[in-house]
Amino acid sequence: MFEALKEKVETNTRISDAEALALFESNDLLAIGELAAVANRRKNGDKVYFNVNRHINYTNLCVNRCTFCAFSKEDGEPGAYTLALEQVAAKVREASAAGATEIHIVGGLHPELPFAFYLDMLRTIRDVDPRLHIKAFTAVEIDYFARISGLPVGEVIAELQGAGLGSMPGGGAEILVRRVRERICPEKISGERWLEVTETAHRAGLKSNATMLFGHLESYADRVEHMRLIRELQDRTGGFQAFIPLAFQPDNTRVPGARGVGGVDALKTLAIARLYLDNFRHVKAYWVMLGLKIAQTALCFGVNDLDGTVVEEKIGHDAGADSPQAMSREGIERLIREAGRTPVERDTLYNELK
Ligand code: V47
Ligand code: SF4
Repeated sequence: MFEALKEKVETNTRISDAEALALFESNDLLAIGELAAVANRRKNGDKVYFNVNRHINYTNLCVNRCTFCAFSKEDGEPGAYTLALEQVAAKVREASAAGATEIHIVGGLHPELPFAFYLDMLRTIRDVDPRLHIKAFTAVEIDYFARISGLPVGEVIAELQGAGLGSMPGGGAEILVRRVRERICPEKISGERWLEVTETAHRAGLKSNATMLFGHLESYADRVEHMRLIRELQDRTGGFQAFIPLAFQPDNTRVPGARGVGGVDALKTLAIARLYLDNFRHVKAYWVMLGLKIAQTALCFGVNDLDGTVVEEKIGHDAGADSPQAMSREGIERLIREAGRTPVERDTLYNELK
């Protein structure tokens, strides 16, 4: 198998679903990693990208109750919160002073806030520092805004863009396969709808990312099907920047029988994503969920992006992630240099800054 795949990687030939599945079933992690490293080097040389950003989670109230989510709360539950716009502004001022280039915003599906709140939040951020790129709202949130406002998704996106939205993060994809979604997030929009909203956003000129939540109750075949749907959409729009496998964190969640993700599975999954998603330039190791050591090691397995400084993280840490809350620019650069690679600070759209 590896000889045939080597030839495919060298001749830039797409690998099949069956080949991706066979890679997941293989235990030859080093052979998979070596192929992925070759595929990555061809696209990105020895550069590894990161950015200086700040996450803001405006609320953890959510009308959905995804079983893998330890972040969301019901109204009145201890720990439930919603930030006032002034609190959002204060965090943005801190980020701006710390040299951030991006504000990353996601939240739960709040039961009461009107669509106008989200537009005001974007304008508030833009008023604090118009140079900051605002990467905000997953396809799940955008679909929710369409429902609460009664507007078509295209108009919701146009209004958000008018208020300062620059791009979208890749959350909410989970595993796009119906039988998995029915078990882990039955109230969430369908996989088809996630793809449709994302396609609409790409056609409106927004770039976005694609995530894959792995290590709960999905099979390898489900992972391949998920990546196939993402690869097909990327063929149609070219609007995805990075693919981000998110390692499932099990604490305080309600996924039956769930354990954490081991290092071998994490590295294998990142490497196979690099090999299968030939139409993606960037594969991101999100250190919050992987831990710093696996994220760094992933640089030898086809990964070329370590995400950002983050500053304040709730979604993974509420579910037991043992990574730090934040990374300094120097800390990320050190991880990359220790792996023998060249750190490159980027902005959200992958323009190189330094
Ligand atoms: O969609 C929720 C995931 C996502 C857990 O686009 C969990 O640059 C692990 O999408 N264990 C939101 N993951 C985060 C996200 C993201 C993060 C960083 C960068 C980008 C980007 C996007 O977090 C959700 C869900 O898939 N999630 N609970 C958990 N227990
Ligand atoms: Fe709500 Fe998102 Fe958590 Fe699901 S993953 S419960 S949609 S905050």
